[in-house]
Amino acid sequence: MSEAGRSVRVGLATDVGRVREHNEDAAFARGSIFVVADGMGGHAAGEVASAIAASTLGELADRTDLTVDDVVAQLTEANHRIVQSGIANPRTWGMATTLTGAALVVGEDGGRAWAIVNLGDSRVYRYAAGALTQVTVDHSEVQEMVNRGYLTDAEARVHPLRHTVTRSLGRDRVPVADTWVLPVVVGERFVVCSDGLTNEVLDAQIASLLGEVADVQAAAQALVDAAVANGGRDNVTVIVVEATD
Ligand SMILES: [Mn+2]
Repeated sequence: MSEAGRSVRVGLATDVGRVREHNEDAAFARGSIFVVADGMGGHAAGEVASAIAASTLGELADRTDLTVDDVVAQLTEANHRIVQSGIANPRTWGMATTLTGAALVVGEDGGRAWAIVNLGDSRVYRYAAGALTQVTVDHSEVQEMVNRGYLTDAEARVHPLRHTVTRSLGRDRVPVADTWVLPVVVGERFVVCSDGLTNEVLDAQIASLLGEVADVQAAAQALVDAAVANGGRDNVTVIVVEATD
């Protein structure tokens, strides 16, 4: 993809995994918007919530004048639509979704920037100079216990509350997203993923796969394949996006 003043390479892969019957993850990866949503709710309602979230954010894809505030406002709009959909269709009442990702925005200095947003326990990682760092902080019961010093990261990975999300779209009147604004650096990659990746693949393996696979689509697929190979106990969705100029 190449457009005036911005170019990225992007790869997207998803898999239902080995256990689940439905893929309740959704993603949008084009233009200015690169997001993953992981739906929650019985009777396939989760896939309704995640689809609404991804497509609502995707409405911003052709905008080249976005600010981080525009992205946050669109999260609020997605929340509203999920709640209204649940009211209109009682079968899906109570559905919710995580939403995380990266958006190309105009930074404070007028130059291009990445806005990273997060609600829930999907994640954004930054891969730069061979090092992988987690940008987002999970909104989960176990992360709160880690933050307070009650659990180590290793203990959190196997704790029974590890799937309990404390912030999401669809359950709060005004969800409060975390945001980070980072400079666009050519060659840096961001990995946007559902927890179906991070519950199956350790950060060290994510980093080594990113180091081995140069093509972004092949890298996204390799990460999904690793999650399925390691157990595939959840739906898994991965975006790999890299600024090229
Ligand atoms: Mn999941």
